[in-house]
Amino acid sequence: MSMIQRFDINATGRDFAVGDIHGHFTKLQAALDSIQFDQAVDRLFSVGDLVDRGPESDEVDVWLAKPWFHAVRGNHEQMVIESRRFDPGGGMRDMHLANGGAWLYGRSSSEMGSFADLLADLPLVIEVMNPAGVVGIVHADCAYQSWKEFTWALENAGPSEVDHLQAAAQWSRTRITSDNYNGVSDVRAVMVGHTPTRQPAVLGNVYHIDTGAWLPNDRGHFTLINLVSLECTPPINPKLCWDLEA
Ligand SMILES: [Mn+2]
Repeated sequence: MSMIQRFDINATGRDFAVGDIHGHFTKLQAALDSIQFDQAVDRLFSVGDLVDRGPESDEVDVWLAKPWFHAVRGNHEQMVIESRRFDPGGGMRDMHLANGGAWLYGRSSSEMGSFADLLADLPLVIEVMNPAGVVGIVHADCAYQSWKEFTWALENAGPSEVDHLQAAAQWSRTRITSDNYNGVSDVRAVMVGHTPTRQPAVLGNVYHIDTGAWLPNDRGHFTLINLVSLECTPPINPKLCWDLEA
């Protein structure tokens, strides 16, 4: 398990990020088709939460095998990883079941272990280089004001500080619920998901792109953001505020 995975400039195609997928890969493919995503040269970076809630969580292995698809570890991946830590009191399993994890628990223990191993290999953070600068990708938030300090600490700080950073990276909603527009320094932009909004919420240079494609009754949709132009598909409507979902 590595903390940070770094990608060089994509010299031949486009790079996009997408918000939480939660087992809706068919719907994701339709969104990719709508932008003529070219699997031969384009790359797609997921902010994590690939599994749970939706109907196709068990296709996560097929998607992670695609050479153009990359993801960080969200809190739902973390719940799958921790599901095999058997806790007689229920613990993580009960929480996971209450949060859309039922698809996992009807399986054999070896299948469950394979999914856990696969997701444990995902990095906590991705950095994508492009001609305009580095874009950082993390599921929920960067707990430091500086991206450089954040990534340095993930690779060098002591275990308790790393635990704190990981918990915030996978679970925190503090930035968006406190309307913190300060942004993160030493990085061009940061892509996060985890907190669904009606349209992308841009807080300083932190892009909240989980527009709830996984929500019931087709309430939400996938947003794809181009990592060079930082333009969203569908585009942000400047006349509407972003509003937290649910
Ligand atoms: Mn999440």
